[in-house]
Amino acid sequence: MAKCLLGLGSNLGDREAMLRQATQRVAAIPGCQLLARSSWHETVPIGGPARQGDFLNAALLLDCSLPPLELAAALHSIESQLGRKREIRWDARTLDIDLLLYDSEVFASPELTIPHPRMSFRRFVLQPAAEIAGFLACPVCGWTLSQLLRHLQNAPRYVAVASAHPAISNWLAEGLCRELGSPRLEALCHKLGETGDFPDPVTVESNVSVLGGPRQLPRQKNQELSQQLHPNHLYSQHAAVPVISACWLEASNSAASNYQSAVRPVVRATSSPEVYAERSASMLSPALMIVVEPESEKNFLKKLGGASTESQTNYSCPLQLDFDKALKCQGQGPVARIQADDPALVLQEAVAAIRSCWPELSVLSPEEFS
Ligand code: PH2
Ligand code: MG
Ligand code: MG
Repeated sequence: MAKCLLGLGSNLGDREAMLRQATQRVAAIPGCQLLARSSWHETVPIGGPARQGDFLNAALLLDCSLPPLELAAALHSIESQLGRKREIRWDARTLDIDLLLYDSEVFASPELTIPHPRMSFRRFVLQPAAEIAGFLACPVCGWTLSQLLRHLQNAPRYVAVASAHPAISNWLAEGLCRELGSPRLEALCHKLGETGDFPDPVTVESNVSVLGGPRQLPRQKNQELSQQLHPNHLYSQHAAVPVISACWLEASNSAASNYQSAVRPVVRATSSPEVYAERSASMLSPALMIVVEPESEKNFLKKLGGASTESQTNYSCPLQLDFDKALKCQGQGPVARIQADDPALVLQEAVAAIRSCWPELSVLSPEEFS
């Protein structure tokens, strides 16, 4: 028997009737036993065509003796029976049933990826899921669902963008700042630099740098920067939009020189807002990491064209994290991996990932972003 976690969503028709029907039919799949059902969560739609209705989301916990692909096929057939049409991605739907976790299986095929690749940063998934199965861990990032949810609620709103090519991360960071009205972390560094002895960003010291070797950010400057990233501070300053960087700023005063020990235990997901605030006075770690992985970086850069690959603001990124190291750091928290080759689609996905972390961003009007 495998413990399986499902996410349900509906935003067309009689949503509650739909979720009740779906729950009954899932419980009736041969080999499945329903263990728990969350309450209904009313959520704003994230991604997809504009002007969709709000969702009703829920989660189910099952014991299941079917193998993953058979369970997924059974769920797919329930979606079809209950009127699900698949035309436009992320369009309004009568019913969506996602297999989020299947024990601690990690599996990817064209039909099914488990754990669900966007589970770890979607509030509309984590809220109902943590209600019934907060103790389950995501086998990819290693955090429990409760930890992930608390992380999104408490972590300073700092999103780091990474890719194997700095021009791609920089392009995406700029696009996100434009779309969301977000400040750029590198610009905050520059500002701090102007006010005192903060070194030029090119020479800013951090304990994480592609140039290698442990480095340090002056304690006082680090505190100033951290204060600017504190969620409460950001709320008043930037209407809660996250700060974006094209590098992973992991500034630490700890003497730890080993990369793993310096990065991994930075801010525990279980920490309260106060603990986050206090720890982030000496360490900064992203609430969400977005990783862009096109099939070919070279082709992707060509599509961006000459002009857009040259940053208009031209921040030299002092703390561009080594890409492979970044990917190994998934123990850190949620990572959105975007594997698309169309720049417009990558930007759309990244915006959706950020909005699903902080759904209240979606209900603010564009003027309120800036
Ligand atoms: N599902 C999506 C895309 N966006 N937004 C909300 N609030 N709830 C969902 O279930 C949902 C969504 C793709 O499956
Ligand atoms: Mg879904
Ligand atoms: Mg689905």
